[in-house]
Amino acid sequence: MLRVDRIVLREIRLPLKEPFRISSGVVSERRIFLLELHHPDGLVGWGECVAGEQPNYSAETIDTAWFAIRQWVAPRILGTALAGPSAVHDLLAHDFRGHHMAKAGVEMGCWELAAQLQGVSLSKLLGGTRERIATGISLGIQADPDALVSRARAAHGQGYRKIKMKIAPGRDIAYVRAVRDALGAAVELMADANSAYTLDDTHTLRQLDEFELIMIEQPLGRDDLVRHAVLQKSLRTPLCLDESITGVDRAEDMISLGSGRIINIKPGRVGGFGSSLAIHDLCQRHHIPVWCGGMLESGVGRAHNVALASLPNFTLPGDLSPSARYWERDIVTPEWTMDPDGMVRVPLDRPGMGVTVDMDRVDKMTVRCEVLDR
Ligand code: OSB
Ligand code: MG
Repeated sequence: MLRVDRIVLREIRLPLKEPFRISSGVVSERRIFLLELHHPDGLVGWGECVAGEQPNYSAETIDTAWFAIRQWVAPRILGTALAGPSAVHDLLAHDFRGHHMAKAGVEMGCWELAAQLQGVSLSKLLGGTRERIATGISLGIQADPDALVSRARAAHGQGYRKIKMKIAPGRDIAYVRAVRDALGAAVELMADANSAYTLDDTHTLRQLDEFELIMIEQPLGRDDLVRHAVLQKSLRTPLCLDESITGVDRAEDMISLGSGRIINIKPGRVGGFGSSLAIHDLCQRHHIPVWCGGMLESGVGRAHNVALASLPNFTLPGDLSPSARYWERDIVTPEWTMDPDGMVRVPLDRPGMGVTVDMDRVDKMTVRCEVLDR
């Protein structure tokens, strides 16, 4: 029986090897929010809430999510007999708006716990079919095109199957052109604007068509499906939506309006695995490819993303780089690694998420901890 009697919230700080800059802000040290979900029989499911330090990607931050979990999410879960992990999404959606990342931290922990209880891998429980997943890298905005080219060259040499470049007005055409010229026509490139443009920039965005990008991610407003549909009509390059897709309804809207042709599924952004699976299935029926985005997760959140990306309609490489791309040392054993072909192995041989949290280190690194009991 799936049941959670105690939730432990922890914050640890993990410095990034290099600051990560997107159009709306920069992060140098991740405030990682981990959740332990304790089953009455002693098993512990792990979750990671991916909310950022600042509200520059979504309205949520680690601090709002912490508050929402303590105040509203945990009380609905603690001591409740859950029919299964797929029941958690609706339980957290009823008369409770927003706070998707807070909900997802707990919801995904419930799936991880359920996989352990059933003795299956998280990938298997979600319906995964792949043993290895193709990996991409997301490169932050650099000081100049040469700096971006050197990072893109290195990434290509390491085997990454997709190279994503963050762009912003004034840091777009010259940067993308430099990377395309340096790496050649065969390399899969894309750009992510994190909502930095408006329809007034259509002329600039149309110039990107020349570089044969596999997609342009979220050029316009995070809640603006209407203008994305207008823009898509004037671009050859497929648009991919990230911020705009907050649930299966928005994915349906994107498809019917023609606001994009690809979806980046981040389970945190959409409220967890239940919603991610619904979007995955909808897109599969409509022949819309999906891929798994990242939020600079620790090895715990990465485990959840790897499991999700093993589902069949995740046909494009995800933002799922190995641990060493982000951190001097990750908090899980084994760390996440990539082979020279740019593939990450899905841990199918162990129940649950397939990696072990290095508890001694996490204990020492914890800067904030709160225990929520029923
Ligand atoms: O838009 O995909 C994004 C990181 C933080 C916030 C938003 C985004 C990102 C990334 C990072 O692109 C991808 C990764 O985790 O490697
Ligand atoms: Mg994005």
